[in-house]
Amino acid sequence: MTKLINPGLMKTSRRNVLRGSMLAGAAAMTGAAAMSAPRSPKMHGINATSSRLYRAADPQSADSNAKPADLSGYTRVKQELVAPPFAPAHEQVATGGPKIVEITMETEERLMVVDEDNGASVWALTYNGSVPGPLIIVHEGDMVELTLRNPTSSMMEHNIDFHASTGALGGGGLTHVYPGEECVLRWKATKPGCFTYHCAPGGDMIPYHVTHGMNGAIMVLPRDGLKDKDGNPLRYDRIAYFGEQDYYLPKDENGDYKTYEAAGDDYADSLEAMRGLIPTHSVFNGAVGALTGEGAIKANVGETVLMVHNQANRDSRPHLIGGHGNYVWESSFTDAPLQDMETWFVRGGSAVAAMYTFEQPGVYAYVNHNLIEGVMLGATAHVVVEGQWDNALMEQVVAPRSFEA
Ligand SMILES: [Cu+2]
Repeated sequence: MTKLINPGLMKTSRRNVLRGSMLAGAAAMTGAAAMSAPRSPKMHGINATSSRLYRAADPQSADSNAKPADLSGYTRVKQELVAPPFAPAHEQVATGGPKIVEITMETEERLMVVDEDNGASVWALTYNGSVPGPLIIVHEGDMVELTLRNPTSSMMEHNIDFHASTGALGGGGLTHVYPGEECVLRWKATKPGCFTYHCAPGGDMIPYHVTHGMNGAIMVLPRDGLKDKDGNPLRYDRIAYFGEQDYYLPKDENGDYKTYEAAGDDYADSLEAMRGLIPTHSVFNGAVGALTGEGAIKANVGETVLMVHNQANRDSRPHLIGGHGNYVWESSFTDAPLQDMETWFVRGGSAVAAMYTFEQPGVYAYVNHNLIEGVMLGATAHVVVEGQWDNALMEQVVAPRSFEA
């Protein structure tokens, strides 16, 4: 079977091309034109602009004269990545010297239901099959050594841009993998904080892949762990990892969500929907209700949860209804955390961490407090907390009852 970047267009085999991301750009342009002839002049215009982006994103190779990295003093460890909203096993305070943290991610293009109620679905482009991709956790000074694999069953090339890394477009220039290829990228985590990573194959394929789920977060902890503004240690009992995903799902003339046979088939329709900049959905962890009901996050009164929120494409305003952000790192872990926040800010293309210790049992809603997005577009998760109610903090003194005017 021939694998295509876009249906009827171009084989993804590297044999057929010289430069990977130019192919993506060319495919993007040809794809849009081929699949939607009446729109082709506009698409050419768009791609003329974005071609500058993919030219800048041409695959690079490391300078052969560069000195080999000195890896003495590093210990190798493997990190087993897990699906969101969970976090991989890790130390909050690093023990021993710096490490080379080996991780493996496989790209997976899979059909996912976005909203069971109205049949909205997407051929999601993912790292390890989930939206968002898995949370990676290392310490400042560690090396991340990623093996990125693109299975032969894929339709598209993929790569990865780590905002936490330095050089080569965040690694994007060194990691273009075609179906059947793998690569290994090693980079040093020099900036402590939470950071987005995302696919960026070139041209319009960049927002196409990112808005199809191909993004996630890495947390680079200070070696001695998180601290408050006075330098006192801050520790958490668990992590809740929220990936907020804006989707732009094409609809037919009746207003019903369109369905497609294979990944990439929605390319021209999606680009048109994306151009309006109004998402049809903004959801946590891939689908409406993914983190409510059965999928709700569990905690106990007295437990401290670190909420890591990734949004690779769009601003967001997380709010924990019924609780607070006791400590919020909107920027870097080198900055003192903001304290006692009601709502905090995620700049599109970044990840933030917020810490809260639960004081009352019950259901807390973690929402994007643009409430149109939180309620109508899907950006709501639940944290179900068990424990003893504290009347000193809140009490229903009189239950709702009728009264005499
Ligand atoms: Cu991709």
